[in-house]
Amino acid sequence: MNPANNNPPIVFSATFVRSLSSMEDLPPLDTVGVIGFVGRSNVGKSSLINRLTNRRHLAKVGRTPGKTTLANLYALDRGGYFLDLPGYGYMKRDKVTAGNARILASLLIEKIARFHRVLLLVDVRRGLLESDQEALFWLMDLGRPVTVVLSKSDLVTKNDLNKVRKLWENLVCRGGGIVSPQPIPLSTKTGEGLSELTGLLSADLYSPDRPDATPSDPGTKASRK
Ligand SMILES: Nc1nc2c(ncn2[C@@H]2O[C@H](COP(=O)(O)OP(=O)(O)O)[C@@H](O)[C@H]2O)c(=O)[nH]1
Ligand SMILES: [Mg+2]
Repeated sequence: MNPANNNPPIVFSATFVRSLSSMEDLPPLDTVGVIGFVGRSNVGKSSLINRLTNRRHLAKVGRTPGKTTLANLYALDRGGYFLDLPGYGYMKRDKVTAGNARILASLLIEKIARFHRVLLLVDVRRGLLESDQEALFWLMDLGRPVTVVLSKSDLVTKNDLNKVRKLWENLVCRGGGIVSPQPIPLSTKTGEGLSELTGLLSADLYSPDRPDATPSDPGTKASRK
């Protein structure tokens, strides 16, 4: 909430669990909850996961074309998970692979009972891309809370950032209660938005006020090797 405070107060210590290419790859999960990260490849999902966990190389940054169809699961030390979902907007010619990646992401979001929030990252330099708008509508249909994150805010002027923010605000207000009314500008370079995101995700995962909050059950923890 406080833009002057660019250091997240809480760090989500995490370890990589595994990559998933199908639902069968999903290990048993603890009962705390899952936060999903969605967005075109190269939008900054891995960089955000690394910043939130204060690890430089937990998630691979940069182009990994062969891997963008996999989901990557990270276990948080306090319980719960980050799930980096397959990117979209890539491989326009390979519709089958892109379709399969979308199906996997949809299944994971639908079938994981405690899927607490999806962060939809959009590159603020691109304005309102059709594929990003379409992703928002897709996520709204899946019925989980969605927050739009305007990534790479360090690469635009404040003026341009505000224009894009308005465009997205107008769009998300159509989402009813399940889309956060205010998109969050983010820069993994300057730290803008990290405190706000950390607060939001901590409340999602660890707030005792959550209606479905229960203590985690160590007996069902995924392997954290
Ligand atoms: N300037 C700037 N570059 C960023 C930011 N976040 C990520 N990047 C760069 O964007 C590229 C893609 O980032 P990555 O995290 O791998 O995106 P992913 O494909 O969505 O996981 C890398 O070169 C990052 O260094 C940001 O906030 N600002
Ligand atoms: Mg990535």
